[in-house]
Amino acid sequence: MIREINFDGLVGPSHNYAGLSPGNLAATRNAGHVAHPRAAALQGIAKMRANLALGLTQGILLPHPRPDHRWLAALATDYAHAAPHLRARALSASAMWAANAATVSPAADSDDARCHLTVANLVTMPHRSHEWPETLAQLRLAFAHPAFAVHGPVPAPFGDEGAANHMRIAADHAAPGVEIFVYGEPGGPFPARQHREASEAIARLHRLDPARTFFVEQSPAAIAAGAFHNDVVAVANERTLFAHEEAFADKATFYAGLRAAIPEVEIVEVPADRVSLADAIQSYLFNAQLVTPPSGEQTLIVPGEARDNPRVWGWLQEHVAGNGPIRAIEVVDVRESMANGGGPACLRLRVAADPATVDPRFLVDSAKLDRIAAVIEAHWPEKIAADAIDDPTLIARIEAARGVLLDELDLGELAG
Ligand code: SUG
Repeated sequence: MIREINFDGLVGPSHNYAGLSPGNLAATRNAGHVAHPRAAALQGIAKMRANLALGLTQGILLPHPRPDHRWLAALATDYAHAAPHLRARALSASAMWAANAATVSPAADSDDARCHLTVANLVTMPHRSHEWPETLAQLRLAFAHPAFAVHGPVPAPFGDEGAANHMRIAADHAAPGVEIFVYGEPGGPFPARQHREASEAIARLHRLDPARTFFVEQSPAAIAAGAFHNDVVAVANERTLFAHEEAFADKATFYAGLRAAIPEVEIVEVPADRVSLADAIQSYLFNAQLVTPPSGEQTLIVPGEARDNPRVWGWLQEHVAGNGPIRAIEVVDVRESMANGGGPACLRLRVAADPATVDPRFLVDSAKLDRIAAVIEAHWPEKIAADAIDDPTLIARIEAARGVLLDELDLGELAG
């Protein structure tokens, strides 16, 4: 049976704050702070447990080998000799943000009735540009069943950041849907990471119906305010589109087209005079998981930062008390990831598919999460200070930790 599976990126043992993403205000602000990889990874596990408790199907993607020696070798250097900026970019644990792993079109939307996944090239940020080969290896293992078609990256220079700039509206996860690709135009103070050409290429690769595919420009004001991905200002689930009033460059045309294509769509817009763009970005209100548990009560899973912001929390309470489509709010603590600009929605990749067609090594239940948590407790560094990334003992520990996890999950073939 087709259902939505959330694949969370496990937070890797090299999680640190190097301030590598201009335009991502949290990451820039926290550059040089002490990171806590063990706590970060356990926060991710607790979020997955909360998803399981809601009755959702949960999967995982694995941390990448870090430092990325292959990338450094391609740059004709190695970790010991690389310039500091390359060293930090080789060590980043940024693959944890699985929403940037790939763009996914469920089988119901494709004219060959397969679920298509295109790995994101992430070319805009150097520290993320070398994620795709490992991500692709994992996707090819997890989705080896003929129900899936896994594609390599769109070629540079067309920037693609995956599902973070992609939404889908459908009567339910198994029904044919309307797919929405959100792109940015260059010219603002920060890079526009998703290019329209990349989104158009993905729509063709995924064999989507052009009449049910939208290419929508993100508002330049949102990017300038720190919404470096669309999923910082909008999220969709089944019939519901939940968005900030200032998320899109031309919302009137977009909303009219969407209503014509799928009349059952419910657009929940948060007005800027209740929650400013700055509040939305600081609290990550929209970087929430909007999910439909088996109870049918559409639930918004928000980070603790959304509860701490009185204007955001006030709006949410009012919505839930009223007649809106979001019926319940769950709060999760992912503050270590949040400090690098990654909320609950960044940490997961949604795939609507039959779980029986997914390699079971990439699916988790509570017992498997216990085993993963035990590996994290024993092997993930407790903390990483900015200057510690030069320490060979720390690097050896980071590399060994991933090895133990792969063995535990019987995924030794990813050891490379
Ligand atoms: O690409 N942060 C990530 C956060 C990604 C969030 N994902 C979504 N919105 N879907 C990024 O900016 C910071 C790493 C550092 O600076 O060390 C970082 O890569």
